[in-house]
Amino acid sequence: MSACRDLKTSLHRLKAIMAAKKQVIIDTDCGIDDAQAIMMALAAPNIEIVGVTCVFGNAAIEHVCQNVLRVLAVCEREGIPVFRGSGVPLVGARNPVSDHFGTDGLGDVLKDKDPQWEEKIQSEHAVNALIRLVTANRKQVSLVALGPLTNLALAVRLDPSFPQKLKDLYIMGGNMEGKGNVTLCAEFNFAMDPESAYIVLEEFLCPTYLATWEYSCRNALTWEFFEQLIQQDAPAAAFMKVITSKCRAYCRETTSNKRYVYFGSGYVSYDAYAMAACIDGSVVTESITCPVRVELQGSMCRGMMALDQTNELKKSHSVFVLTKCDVEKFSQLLLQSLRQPKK
Ligand SMILES: [Ca+2]
Repeated sequence: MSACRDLKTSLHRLKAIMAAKKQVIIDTDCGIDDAQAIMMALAAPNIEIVGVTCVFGNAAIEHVCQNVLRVLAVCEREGIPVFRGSGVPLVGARNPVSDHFGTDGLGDVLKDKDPQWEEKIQSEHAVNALIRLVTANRKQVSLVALGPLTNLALAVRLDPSFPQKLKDLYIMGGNMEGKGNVTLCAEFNFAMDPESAYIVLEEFLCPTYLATWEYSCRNALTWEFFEQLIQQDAPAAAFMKVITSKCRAYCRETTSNKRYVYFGSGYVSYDAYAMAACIDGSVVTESITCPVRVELQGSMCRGMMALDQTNELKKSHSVFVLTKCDVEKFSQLLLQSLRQPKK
């Protein structure tokens, strides 16, 4: 009887712990900074990742799926379901981008391909999975979007009530000062699929937090911190060291790229800023609350996000555009994220 009672007590405690956890779905185009952000969520004791949905972006969708599986394997968390989503934007073809993340999104340094990877991806499409998981857990799920917003736009087209069933939405994307990183005025994730970014910012009326390109760059860390981060004695740190081995020199030394020109040097893990805001709201110390809209026209501004601080657009819904970050807290989340798997 006593053993039975102990078991019941343990189960009760386990249920209480699970109930206290924040349920999160990560929508990702898994490049290097996505890998960092996913590991941050995996390491956070208050987060339960209920699924990872993949979208094209930093790499083709096939690479993105494999990259997510790799990250989960490094952290020994393969039980988390991974779903394949959109491989192209709503309008037009995918514009293949090969930047410092390489063509495979993780720096083009990993050779050991898993021939069985497709069997490890769920058969359900990512958009259907988003709708199913969020409907089953109404107002419980935080969605963290780290790539082009195509899956989210499709979800609201299939189920118009999808946004109101979310607890909240965290996006890495857009810009607040008209400074672009792939075009003159547009940030990468929004530039890859401006129509989807437009739809999401017009139709997702849940609490929405935006970690823009400028927010990430203005809260950059030092390269000395980055060295400390990847020199930690754990498989996740070793993995990050390997996937950044080719691009480190580029990121540190290139003084002609737009980030350097606008903001100077420093280590910026873009997607991790959105994830950190979801994990611990106190990481964000200042934000602007206002309506926003994505520009769809023009040869220079297509994909740019405009902030409407004077209510010109007469929109009823405002979002939180993050402006200042508690860099010390953020640094601690990063350090913790690479101390995995937990022993
Ligand atoms: Ca990303």
